[in-house]
Amino acid sequence: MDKGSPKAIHLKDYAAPAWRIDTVDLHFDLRDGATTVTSRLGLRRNPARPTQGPQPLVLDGQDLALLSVTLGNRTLTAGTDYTVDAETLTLPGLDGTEASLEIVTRITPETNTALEGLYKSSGNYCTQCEAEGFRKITYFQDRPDVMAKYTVTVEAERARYPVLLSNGNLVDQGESPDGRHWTRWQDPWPKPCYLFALVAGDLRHIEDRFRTCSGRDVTLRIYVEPGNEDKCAHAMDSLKKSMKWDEEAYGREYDLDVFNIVAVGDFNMGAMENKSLNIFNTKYILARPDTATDTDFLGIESVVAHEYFHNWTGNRVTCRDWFQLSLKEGLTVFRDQQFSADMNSAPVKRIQDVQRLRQVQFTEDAGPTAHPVRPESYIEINNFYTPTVYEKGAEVLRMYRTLLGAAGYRKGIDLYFQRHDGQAVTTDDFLAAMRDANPDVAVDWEQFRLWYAQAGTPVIDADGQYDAAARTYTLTLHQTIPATPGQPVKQPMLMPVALGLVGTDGRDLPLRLQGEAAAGEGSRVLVLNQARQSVTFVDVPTAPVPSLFRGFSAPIRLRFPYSDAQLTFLMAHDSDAFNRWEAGQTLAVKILLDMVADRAAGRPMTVPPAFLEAVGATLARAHDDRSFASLALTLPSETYLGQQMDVIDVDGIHAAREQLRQAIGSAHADTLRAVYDACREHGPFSITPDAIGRRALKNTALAYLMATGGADAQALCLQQYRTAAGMTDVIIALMLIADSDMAERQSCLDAFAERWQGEALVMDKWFMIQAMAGHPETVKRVTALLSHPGFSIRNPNKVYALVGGFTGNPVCFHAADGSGYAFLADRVIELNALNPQVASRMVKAFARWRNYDGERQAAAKVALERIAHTPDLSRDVYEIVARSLEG
Ligand code: B3K
Ligand code: ZN
Repeated sequence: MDKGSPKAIHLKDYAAPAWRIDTVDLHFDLRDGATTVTSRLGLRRNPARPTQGPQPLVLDGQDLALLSVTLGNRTLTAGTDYTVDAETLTLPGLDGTEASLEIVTRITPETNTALEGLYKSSGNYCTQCEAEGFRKITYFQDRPDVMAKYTVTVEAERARYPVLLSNGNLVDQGESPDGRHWTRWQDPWPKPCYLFALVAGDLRHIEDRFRTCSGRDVTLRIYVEPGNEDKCAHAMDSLKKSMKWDEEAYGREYDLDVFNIVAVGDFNMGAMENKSLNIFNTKYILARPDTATDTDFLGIESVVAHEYFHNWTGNRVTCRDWFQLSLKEGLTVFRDQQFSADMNSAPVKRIQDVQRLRQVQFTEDAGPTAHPVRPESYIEINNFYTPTVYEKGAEVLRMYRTLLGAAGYRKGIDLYFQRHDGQAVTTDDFLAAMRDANPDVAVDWEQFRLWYAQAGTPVIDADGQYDAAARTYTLTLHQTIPATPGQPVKQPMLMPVALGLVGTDGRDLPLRLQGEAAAGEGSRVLVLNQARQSVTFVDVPTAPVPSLFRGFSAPIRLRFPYSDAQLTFLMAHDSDAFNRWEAGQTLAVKILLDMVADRAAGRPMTVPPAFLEAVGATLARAHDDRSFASLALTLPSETYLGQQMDVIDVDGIHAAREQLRQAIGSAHADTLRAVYDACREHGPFSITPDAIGRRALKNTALAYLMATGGADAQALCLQQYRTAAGMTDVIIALMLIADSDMAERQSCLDAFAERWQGEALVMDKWFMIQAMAGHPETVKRVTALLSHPGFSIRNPNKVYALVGGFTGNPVCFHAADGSGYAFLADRVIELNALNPQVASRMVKAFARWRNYDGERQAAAKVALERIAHTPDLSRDVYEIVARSLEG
């Protein structure tokens, strides 16, 4: 692999371009088998990089057939006037201060299976340019700090492509000979080329309007394939809510007269924020109660918001280079999290966000692909659209807000937009705006900057000492940041520690630090900025139970020597909802790890009665907040439990978790059944937070009842599967049935496929359920499903459902015989040739292979090496595999 290995790009090598591109005039002649792209570039010397004499102009281009190059009026000659290789078109010395260059290229979107650049999905043309797909459309300086104004003409056959869209406003349209037609679009806002978009196809749309805060009317449209118009209402509603929320919470108004969304079935990610022409994976647009689950509805709300919010955080202010990706992604994820918290339940949203962070980001941060929020180097930038850049990046934003307070944070945001509107900037520029807008806040911003630079999840070891005689409580925090690839030694980080001390009556004690004149609120934010730090609270009447990192105020792993009794106490009394949930999780982790250890030592696994009592108490309060209760009743995931072990005991974790679930189901069978019945819906189906909470709690109860394997539970589950009105209840019941050995298992799965074969997104659920089933035959079944008529290896959603679902199956994927790993290697090798981005996403499932036992490690290594030796390995897959095998 070493010879000719792809080269890494380094942040330290950044240099501004010698030439800027001010205007881009594109003409697309879309034809089967050969699309011609004519690009006219208005070039100007970059005043920010003064240079003398002629300067080379190097344009990026990939998989393009070059037809002609014209400078001004002069047709250039290959070899003398310019050179072309597999990745660039170079004009060796371009003179003067301005130039006009026309380039004609030919491309074949029909054969583009990588779904990057211009490609076809269900017969329609669409684009995906971020990060570097524009170079697959035409030669260009494909980098985000080149911002230009675009005019785009799209021409195609009218009958097959009645809808022709691009960014900005429609300024002209007309007929062409031979049944063809064209439209012309102009985007008044300068943008980087990764935000360019084009769509041509036979699409239908729904339309609505939004009046902005300054009274401008915006036409909103969602385009879908014919027949899906009745599944767009929720997405449209989410869009209007996002537009309003951004005006109110961030003072951001929309800046064009149209906002279009197009949903396509073949898309590598969730969605893309192209200026005024968002392109979405159908998964994040299409929803009807009978086809989509509550999770789908909430996902749509947050992704529609996320892409809309990018209009300011990403588009109006963009990234200088791709190392700055978290500048837009961390910030925009944080904004969509805030939005969803406001639209639904804030504590529930926070818990779900932290669950996700732990599930995916903590795993990444502890493995071979760990990297800082602002990476220093990459081989393939598409590999860096990671949980670290997105989710940990969002946590960094949350910490700014916790440190500065809501008002200080908003001042910083306002200054950021005021300074940088229309620019391509860095995370340092963002930090400077936050700092400069809050001169009175005493935070060492240089130290805070380490959150962008240091990888690895900090571990905080905390302890508390109560001195009854002195009535003081001393809290000691000690931070360590684990070594990560390329970063053996770390500096202490600066982080907000939101905390409270809970008194014996269950209330927060007023907090007064030594040296302070008076006691303050019961919850406050302290700043941890040293490796070891102690604080002493005075006037503490009795030994308190500390509630630390409330609301998960920093993305860390906390270790505090809580007793089981203290955790049960916090579960019941902590005023911070997040920490009430957290206490339950911590207790469950303790108990489960003890059970795993017992099993490993050949002892029987036992469930402490006190834990079952604590679960009973949670059940008794369940109707106070059903969504919260459903989360509080859910045991930590097998992945999270695995993170707590040096060598992950796959079977032990699974056995312990199943036994505990069964014990809960048996101990509380009657209460669970009563909760189930009380949550049943009355009246029409709705997706209000209350209705979602009812279904979540009801299905949590059903899952525990099913864990007992009892006939009553199975009958109830079957009844729910057969009679439920909405997809949430249907799919949970089917999942539980698929996970059981019920006689009806296969007939239910068959009936579901029969019923939903025409709905691709519903069939994805069917594939996923079978891939995730804890069934001895799963790997065989998944292999067989690759040949199912509804499956296609070329469709990312299908791959994520079946292959991705299988890699999330804790026992079957990690089967000791290596069958799961071999299956994944085969798929990665197949995908490598078709769609490197999807292949690379899948191969990340090997990331923690060194944390399993010797037998599994050996099998994973064989699989990884087999991938490494694949001819024509893409940069995407190469980078992940090479890192995984290193060190
Ligand atoms: N910005 C896009 C992601 C592009 C991924 C390119 N491989 C979607 C988003 O984060 O909003
Ligand atoms: Zn984004």
